[in-house]
Amino acid sequence: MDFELSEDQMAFQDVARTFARERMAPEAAEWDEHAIFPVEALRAAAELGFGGIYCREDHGGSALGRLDAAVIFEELAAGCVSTSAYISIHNMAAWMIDTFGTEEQRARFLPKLMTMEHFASYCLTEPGAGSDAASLKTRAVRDGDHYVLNGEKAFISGGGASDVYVCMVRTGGEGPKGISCIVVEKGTPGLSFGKKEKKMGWNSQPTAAVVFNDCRVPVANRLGEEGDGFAIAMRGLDGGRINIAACSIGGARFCLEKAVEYMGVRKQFGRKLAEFQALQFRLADMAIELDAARLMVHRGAAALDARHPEATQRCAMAKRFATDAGFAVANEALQLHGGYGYIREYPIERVVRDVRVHQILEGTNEIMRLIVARRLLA
Ligand code: FAD
Ligand code: 2MC
Repeated sequence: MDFELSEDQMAFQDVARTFARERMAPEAAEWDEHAIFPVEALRAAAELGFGGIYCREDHGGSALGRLDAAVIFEELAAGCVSTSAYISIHNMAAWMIDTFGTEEQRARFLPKLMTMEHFASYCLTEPGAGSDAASLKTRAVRDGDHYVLNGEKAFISGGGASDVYVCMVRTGGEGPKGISCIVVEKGTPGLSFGKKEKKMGWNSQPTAAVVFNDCRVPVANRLGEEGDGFAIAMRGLDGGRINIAACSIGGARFCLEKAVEYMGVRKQFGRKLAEFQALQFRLADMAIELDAARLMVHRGAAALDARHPEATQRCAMAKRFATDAGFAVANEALQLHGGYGYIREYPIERVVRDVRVHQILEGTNEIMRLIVARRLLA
């Protein structure tokens, strides 16, 4: 067991940290305020290899592992949580095509996804099927060489902006075994989008419904066999949950650093805040929580890399712990800034708003407990 990063990992950690500091942090407030999807910055991130971090190299992926990705996402999120989280979703969708696609599908979709000339979305949730994802109702009915899709996906990150939609749809009977995974391209007749949702955070990426109205998609766009879709979706999410957890840690670490700086200059009662032991202990607890979270996230990521049989459990545990810890630490940093923490001029409140949703999406933290509890009781 080695708790230190390798030289290679430290090298791309440094690349991600520099990119986050120079290309993301200075603009993050603007992207949030005006809900800007930062296409140029995303493509610049892809130039560094972050468009397909754990996709194979033959179509332009970086062929790194999940632990490597967790290190990268923590650094990126210290610059902008919301944008990094979108990069994570794009990576998850691209990895599904890389892993479950045929050679023809990989060659068709991956090159443009790796450079982020094309953006990808992951479509599982529906208005009536959130936590109970296997109850989804969007239908795909076979008609010759095509499927005809009807139904609606809710809350899709990148909805309307993305070019490639990796969609879980029903081709068979009820339950998980009736679900298939189909890639739908923007511009396909019958594909449309709902309004851009107004959100508490995650404002640098659009969220919208994805609607299928007699949408004809070639059978050649199906990943895997009919009925494989739910397992493919869950495999994608195992890794997505680790990335999102790493994004929570990155955002919270940024807030902790800001709180340390602030307490070194802000004076009350004739002393710097950093001199009050009660507040020093709170900083210590924040650092301890984040360290514990990082260890769990790295263990979950390493389990995915090793295809460990407990990988899903470890990812669920890490996602529950790190996204709760990330929110608590960011919120505590806000408290330590007093009234200034609540003001937009300071970056803390944005991070609090951004990391809050990580307790809800990619499986709520209640669902993470359900996954862990089922295993305990099995
Ligand atoms: P529900 O499932 O209705 O849950 C409501 C509450 O009940 C929650 O607290 C939940 O934890 C709890 N609950 C439900 N079942 C149980 C149970 N069995 N035991 C205990 N508690 C339970 N989805 C996508 O597919 N792709 C995306 O790109 C995407 N992006 C998103 C972006 C944003 C900003 C948001 C807010 C959501 C996004 N989602 C996306 C959807 C997200 O994954 C769902 O919101 C989430 O899975 C929860 O589903 P729900 O909202 O329907 O809540
Ligand atoms: N890897 C591989 N296969 C898996 C798997 C995993 N991680 N998890 C489940 N499966 C398989 C499982 O083995 C079973 O197959 P089999 O019968 O052959 O053994 C099949 O899938 C059904 O599994 P369950 O019986 O556990 O299915 P259930 O309906 O009880 O639901 C649950 C499982 C609750 C874990 C799942 O519905 C879930 O994860 N819900 C949360 C939904 C979610 O995370 N949404 C996120 C949307 S994306 C998002 O928010 C973004 C921002 C992108």
